[in-house]
Amino acid sequence: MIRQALISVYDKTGLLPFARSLVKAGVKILSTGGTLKALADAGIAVTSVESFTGSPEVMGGRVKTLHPRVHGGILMRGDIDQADLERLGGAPIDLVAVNLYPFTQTVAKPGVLLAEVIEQIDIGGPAMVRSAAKNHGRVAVVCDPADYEAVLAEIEASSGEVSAATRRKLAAKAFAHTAAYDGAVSAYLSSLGDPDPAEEKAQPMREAYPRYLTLTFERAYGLRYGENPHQSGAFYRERVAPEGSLSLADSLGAGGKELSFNNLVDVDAALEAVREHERPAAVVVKHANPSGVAVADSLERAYRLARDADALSAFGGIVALNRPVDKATAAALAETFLECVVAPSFADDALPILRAKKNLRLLATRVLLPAEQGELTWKRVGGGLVVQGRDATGGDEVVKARIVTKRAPTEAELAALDLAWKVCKHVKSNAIVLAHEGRTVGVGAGQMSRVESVRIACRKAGDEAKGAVLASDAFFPFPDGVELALEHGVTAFVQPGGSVKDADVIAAADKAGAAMIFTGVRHFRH
Ligand code: 93A
Repeated sequence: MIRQALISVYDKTGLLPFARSLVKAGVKILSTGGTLKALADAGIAVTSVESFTGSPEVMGGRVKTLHPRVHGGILMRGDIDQADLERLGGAPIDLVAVNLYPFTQTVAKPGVLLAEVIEQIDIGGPAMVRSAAKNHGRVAVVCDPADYEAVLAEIEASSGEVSAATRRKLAAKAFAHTAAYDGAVSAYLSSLGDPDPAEEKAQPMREAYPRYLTLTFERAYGLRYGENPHQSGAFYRERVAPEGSLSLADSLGAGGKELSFNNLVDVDAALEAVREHERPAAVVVKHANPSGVAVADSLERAYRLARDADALSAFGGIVALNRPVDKATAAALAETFLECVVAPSFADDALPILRAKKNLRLLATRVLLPAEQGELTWKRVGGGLVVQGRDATGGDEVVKARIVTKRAPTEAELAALDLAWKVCKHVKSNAIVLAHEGRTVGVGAGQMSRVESVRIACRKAGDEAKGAVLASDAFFPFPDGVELALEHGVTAFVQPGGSVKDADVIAAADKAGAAMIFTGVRHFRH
């Protein structure tokens, strides 16, 4: 005979008609927080589990129904347990309707945190389901809203009874349900691998990776071609883009012919690089590497400096600017053959100047976001994706860096080191960037040995290496790179540090009276 039911459901499908009919059949209902509220809001008579147990829901809901009055009420067999139940101050529970926290759905959410997943491991729910299923000799357990109707029909037809056969079937279903649930939890925890105590800092990032990564893209537009003319290409937009993120799919094609695969990759690289700077800044990119970067008091000046940092490479380049393009900047841009210009917007008197350049593509982002964004980045590799957080570590790495040489950098050197370091992050490894007075003077990119990148950067800088500063995206494994730069007249260095040969590297700088700072942060870019 069903006199008292405990209903605690995450999935509230069918809850109201079920509960309403139970009440009509004379059944008293006990409920937990959310379920209680849903029932009370619908005007259905319900008692809180809290008042039934005399114990409040605690620990953010972790302990709601884990109480001897609840489990005693469910597990009591009949007369032999009556005295015990009375001692507990409880009353029999004859029907348990529980469905569990949505563990598998939570795990499948992109970017879900481990902490969030852990909270979705239902403990109290399965405990009640298992208590009721064990005691199916007396109790009916319903963990699937699809069974509400049949159970009600029995109760209504037999003035309050659920048959023994139905109770057994429901119990079998209930144990299958909790077993599958625990299986999903176990599979998820196994998929995480060992926690790495040595990498406490990286841990939150690692935890952010769900078991299944569900990303959906939709075709935004076709591309002129892929990386090469014999490859076709298209641009797909992320259907659920991270909040507040900039999408090249929405960028205004303000002029010029169709974009190619490389154009978009380079536009993206240029934008990422220009986002680093607060002052008016310009970045010229070729083949995903900055050939010149500069900051100045005006956008026009910044662009001229960036372009002239490597005028040869700027030819056919992609330019990103962090301010709206005015007429003067447009005139400077029009002096050279460029592939694309990307900027927040273009002034009305700037557009005609740029549109006169037949093949120049213009992209207006409308917004330029700060460098720091919590997005994932990924690359396709054989049979899957490698996924990582952005290389976003804050814009103050040089400010916070540790001085390791006898001489500290001067203020002018520090400003140049800051620029060089922020550019270095956007150069393919091994990356070496020489900078002087608000602009880069030499970039060594994509070499397999660091000293070779130094050689290229110094050669590109020529005489301008004298008095310049140098940034290296990773530590110097040997003093040779530093010595080479010193020979060309470099006066200050920024690098992560951390090589076994750090002492030799620092000694080389000290010997020449140069300054060196360690950021403790590496910026490989592949
Ligand atoms: O956090 S729990 O593991 N601890 C409990 O004591 C407990 N009691 C019921 N989860 C618990 N539940 C679950 O709460 C049920 O399995 C159900 O999924 C959910 C219903 O919560 P509410 O009624 O507040 O919406």
